[in-house]
Amino acid sequence: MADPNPFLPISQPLHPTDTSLPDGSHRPPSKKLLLGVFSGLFLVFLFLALINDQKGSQQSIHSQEDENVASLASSKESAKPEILRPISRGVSAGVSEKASLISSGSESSTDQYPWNNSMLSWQRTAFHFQPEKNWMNDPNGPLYYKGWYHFFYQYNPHAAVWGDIVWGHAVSRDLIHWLHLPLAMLANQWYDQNGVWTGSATILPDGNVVMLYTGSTNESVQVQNLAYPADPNDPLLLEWTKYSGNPVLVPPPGIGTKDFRDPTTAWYTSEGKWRISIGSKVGKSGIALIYDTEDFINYKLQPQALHGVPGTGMWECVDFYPVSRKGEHGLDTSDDGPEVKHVVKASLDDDKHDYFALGTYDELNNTWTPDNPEIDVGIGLRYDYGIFYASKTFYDQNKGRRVLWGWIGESDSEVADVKKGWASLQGIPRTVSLDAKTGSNLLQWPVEEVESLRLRSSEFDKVEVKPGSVVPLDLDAATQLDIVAEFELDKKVLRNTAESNEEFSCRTSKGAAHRNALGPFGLLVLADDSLAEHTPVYFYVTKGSNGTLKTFFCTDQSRSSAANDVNKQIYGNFVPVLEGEKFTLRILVDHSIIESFAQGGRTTITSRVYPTRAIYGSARLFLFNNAIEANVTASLKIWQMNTAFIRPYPNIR
Ligand code: DQQ
Repeated sequence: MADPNPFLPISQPLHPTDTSLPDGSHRPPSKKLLLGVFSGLFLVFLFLALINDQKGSQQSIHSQEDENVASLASSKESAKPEILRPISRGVSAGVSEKASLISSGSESSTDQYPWNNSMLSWQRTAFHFQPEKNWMNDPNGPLYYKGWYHFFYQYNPHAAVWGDIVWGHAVSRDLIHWLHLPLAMLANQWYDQNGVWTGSATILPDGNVVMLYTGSTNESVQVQNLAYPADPNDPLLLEWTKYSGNPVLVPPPGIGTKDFRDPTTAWYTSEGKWRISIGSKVGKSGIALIYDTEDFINYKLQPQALHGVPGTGMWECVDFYPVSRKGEHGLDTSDDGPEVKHVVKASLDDDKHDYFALGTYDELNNTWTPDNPEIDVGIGLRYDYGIFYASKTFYDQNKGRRVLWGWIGESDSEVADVKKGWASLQGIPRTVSLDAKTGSNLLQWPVEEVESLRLRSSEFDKVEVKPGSVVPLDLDAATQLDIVAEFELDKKVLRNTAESNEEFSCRTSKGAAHRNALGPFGLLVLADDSLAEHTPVYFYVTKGSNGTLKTFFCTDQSRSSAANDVNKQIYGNFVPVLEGEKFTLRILVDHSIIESFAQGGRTTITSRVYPTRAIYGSARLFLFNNAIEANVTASLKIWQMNTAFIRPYPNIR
């Protein structure tokens, strides 16, 4: 049951036990003073909040309608923002695009927060991949070629909304610093006139690259096309040649002309053929069709789909790849054998989430069987419980790992996107491997290269966070961070807590204000001094009737912003915490994106938040423990993160 008194006492701001500032100095004295004053004020505030929180805590998510009504009334008085709104054509074109998940629904001008330029500029990230301007969506054809990582992406060169889709292109030596290249493929043929849509690269044994992509034809039929590098000796792969006989595949009988898209990377069969999958649906069942080919020009539809799940709707951006049972190293897409499991991933057009399942692939019979049909593709596990879609992996032969890219859309209004002139990010690429300990999860972890951006660090060792308290962490800045944290719950309370039948779900809970004896506890990210704005990333532990603990990992956006034209959902899911494990957390904060990884990446949550006050120098980080009974001990190491170099490649065209 939710306790009405979240966040009771606040302690003095906590200084790091070890700061590795080069000059040995800690922080400017003015800031300490500020935090001292702040703590005093905050006690008063919290006392008031206690009284108020009878309403306040319960307000966190379910009463957002009320909050919206209040701020809606006040925004009517403020100047109405100018509405500049190119019409997005995604839905009518039959593809997903920016999901307008704003809980208040309408984007009418009266709902709009008066965003100013300084707030909007702050939202642009420092170390995530974004084009210089305009709209971006799915990752396409990632590969490593002649010393460069290539990244292609769905891009609208004309506006910050979906439309006129072509392939953007960038290269990197390390997946972090990027050089923008000219557009790789334009919508200049009848078979892709309505868009050069998502596709994948296959590297052939001789090192040559083939690219298969979906074209939306002049009549908006989805077909598959072949392209290849015009000059395979060019490490930058600047020019692409579209095969003169395109399209190489058209929708087969029984498949809708707008339900046939996003070819996978090909894998090699024991019969000496290449095999690809293409997402589709039959009725309300999502399916992954299979084709065999010897030359990437002629294809044979296989009588049996790779897999399909009733009720899951159109499968976009299917991905299919092996993971090793024996270690964290990645496998090439064609690798197979007894020490391998296979992942099927589908992006569900109906709910805009990426679901995967682990299973066994029988290449000879072309069947894939999920390990657990109850958590089959689309009805079980997700890569990420926040905003993360249309993802794609590739085998990085440079480092022997499988790398996952995911499109992170905006969750503010389209009007705000247009005002700032850009929309969408790519998540920090993640290595993906089987969780050998559970055997039933994937582990996703930011690629190691992101650690090259780490600057000075602050360490906080064994900080005791009392039930119902908030502890400010004294940092120089809090908008570009890499946070590694572990938490331990008071063992005695754990033992003595009564068992309960609590059914918990992050999504339907009252967020970080939803208390029990053991939680929630975690961090308040992108918070302002007064905590008017904050985004809790946290664990919530329940003790079941048989004494077993169940842990949930959540992100609560309900108080992330004073604006009401942004998404304020509570995200999250169950995370396995095994015997002897602490509660561990990694968070990458980069302005408007928070990427969180629990238990080494067993459960991940990405959120986009748009604070109005907790920005620039006013952003802070806090520990919190909103449990009613248990003390929590937290140890953290926090790095300030550098800005990545992401700029046009000099002197090209
Ligand atoms: N985006 C592409 C499609 C794909 C969708 C169009 C997924 O190929 O199905 O931009 O976001």
